[in-house]
This record gives sequence, structure tokens and C-alpha cells, in this order.
Amino acid sequence: MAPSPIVDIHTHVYPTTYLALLRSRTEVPYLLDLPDKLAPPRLIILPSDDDLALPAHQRGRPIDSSYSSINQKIDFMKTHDITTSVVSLANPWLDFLSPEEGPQWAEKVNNELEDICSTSLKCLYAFATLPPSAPASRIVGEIHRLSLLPHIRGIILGTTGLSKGLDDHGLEPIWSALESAKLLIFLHPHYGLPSSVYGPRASEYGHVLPLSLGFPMETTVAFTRMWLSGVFDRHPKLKVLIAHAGGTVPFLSGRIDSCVQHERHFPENEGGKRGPKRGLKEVLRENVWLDAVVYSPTGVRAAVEVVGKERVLFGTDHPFFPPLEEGAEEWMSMGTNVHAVKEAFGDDEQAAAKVLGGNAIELLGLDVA
Ligand code: 5CU
Repeated sequence: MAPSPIVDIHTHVYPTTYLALLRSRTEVPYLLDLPDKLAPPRLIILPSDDDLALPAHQRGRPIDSSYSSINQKIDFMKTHDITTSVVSLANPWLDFLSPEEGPQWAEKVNNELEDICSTSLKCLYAFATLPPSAPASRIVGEIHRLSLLPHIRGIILGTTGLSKGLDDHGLEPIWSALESAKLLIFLHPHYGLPSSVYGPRASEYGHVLPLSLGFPMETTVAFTRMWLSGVFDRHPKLKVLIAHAGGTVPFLSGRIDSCVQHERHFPENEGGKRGPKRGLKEVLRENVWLDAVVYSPTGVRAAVEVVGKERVLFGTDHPFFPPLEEGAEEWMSMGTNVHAVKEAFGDDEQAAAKVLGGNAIELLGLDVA
């Protein structure tokens, strides 16, 4: 029997167009080439990376060819038996561009993603990117254009939306356009939490606190604001895939709901409930998908419990979290996430296979070679 397909829906790339954009800049985010031409350039992605007191080769993070090379992405897929990947631009997307610059860069990057996928013999699809600083009409125009590109299955979106967060009424035309185009929103963090929460010793722990805690909390707050503002009442068909197994949404959903039910600020609605008409439980079961990039069976089980086993999708986060040992072929992040899915389902191999691939194929209509 042929092995079940494995689909990676959380896998990033910095296409060459985007790297050229970063290279042309001197303000964060930007790409810093080093005098040693053999050393990979440094990506200065956050204001805290732009520490001019440090020598250039210690600022930000090294961005080697694995972040942009499609051949290396495909080699990674072959090494780990991944049949199909749905690639997305890595953070910080186009959040930092001016309203005038955004639309043309979105078009360039999205066209490059479509080209990459169309020459990949059915093993690649993509989540496109939007120009969030542009006027809403231009963003809506790009969504319409994307809906005609054969390999685009959704868009990746940061937590700031148009700059005021995902409860911003200015997003209404964007939600409507995404809902009618049936494009999935892949909600992904970038900004984390204010660095003060990590304390004065934060740098001793490298990126551990912002990545393991800041990212998931950022996503949790963004999605909760989206729900609280009634987005899913007004757009009942909107589809959202939340990164990193929903941040902490699965664990905190009961508490979030309880706080709403105890909040006088919300009037009681017809059903005697407070808050949005469509409760959090219902929205999680009908509008939300979670990736399984959570590195533990406990996390996968929590995700499955709140959204259902048919709404959890495998991912790797490649090329982030590469092996630290020189020359290692197998990525721990891949092995850990596959193991977490298999262990979470135990004997239910069919459910594990669906999370590893079948759910994504069905949801995104992927033609798997
Ligand atoms: O964990 C992740 O998803 C990431 C990511 O996407 N981008 C990044 O800069 N670090 C970690």
C-alpha cells in the first residue's frame, strides 16, 4: 500500500524578489551583507536586532540559502517524505511598506510564489501576502487577483492587520473579499510581546522567550480580539488557520469565554449569552483550523479537542529551527512534530494520517502528485 501523503502547510520562504527588497533598505527590516562574501547575510528583522554596538556579523540572524532556495525546500521535503508543501512568505511580510509601495511589491512577490509553484510538478502551493498599509480598495483588488492564480490557496496575515489589530473595522472589506474568494487566512505572529516582560536577563536565553511564549501569546490576543469584535458574526464563512496550534487558544478558550460571560460590558443576547452571537466554541469548530506545529502530543490533543481532528493540519516551520549540528540531514523539528501527531492519536492511524496530509488536501483542494 502506498504511504499516505504528508502535506506541510507551515513552511516559509523569502523569495528572491523579497530579498532584493530587504537588501535595498537601511531601516528595519533589512538585509545586511557582510564583508566576508562567504558568510551568509544577516537579517535585521526586529528593532532589537539593530544593535549598532555589535559587530555586523553578530547583528540579527544569519539568512543562508535555505531561506530562499526552492531546490533546498524540495530536498528537505524529499528527505522527510513530504509530498506537498504550501509555502508562505516569512515574517515580517509587507507590513513595513508605505501605502504607495505595498501593492506593487505584493504583486511581485505573489507572482513569484505562483511561478515557483507552477514549475514545481504539483509539489508546491502557496499562501500569498497582502500589502496591509495600502488603501482597502487596493488590498481587495489584490485578493481578487489572487483568487485567479491557480496555486494560491490563501493568504498569510500578521496580527496587526492594517496597523490597529484584527478587531479594526477598517478590515471589513478585506474580510468580505477573503470570505467570498474562499481564501484561507493563515494567522501568524511576528511582533511577540513587549521586551520588558522578559526582564533584564532576557538576552542570556537567546530567542527562547520571544519564540516559545511571545509568539503564541501574540497570536492568542490577535485571534481573541477578532472574535470579540464580532468578525465571525458578520463573516460566518471566513476561514482562519492559526499558527503554532492556535498559540494558547485551545488551553485558554474556556477562560476567555468565562470572562466574557462575567463581563457586564456585554449585553445579554437572545440566547441569554453575552459576547459575540456566535460563541467561541462554535467559531472554533466551524471557522478555525490549527496547525500541529506544537512539538508535543499534549499540544496536538488540545488542538484536536477544541477544533476537531479534521481541522488540525501538519506543518514544520521550515527553514526555521534548523539542526544545530553541522551537516545533519534530519530536522528534529520535523521528527518531533510527526511523532507528536502519531502519539496523540495512538491506534487511530487513520486520524493521524489525515492530520499529516488528508485534512490539508481536502481543505485546500490540493492535487497531490
Ligand atoms: O516559529 C516560527 O514560526 C518562526 C517564524 O515563522 N519566523 C521567525 O522569524 N521565527 C520563528
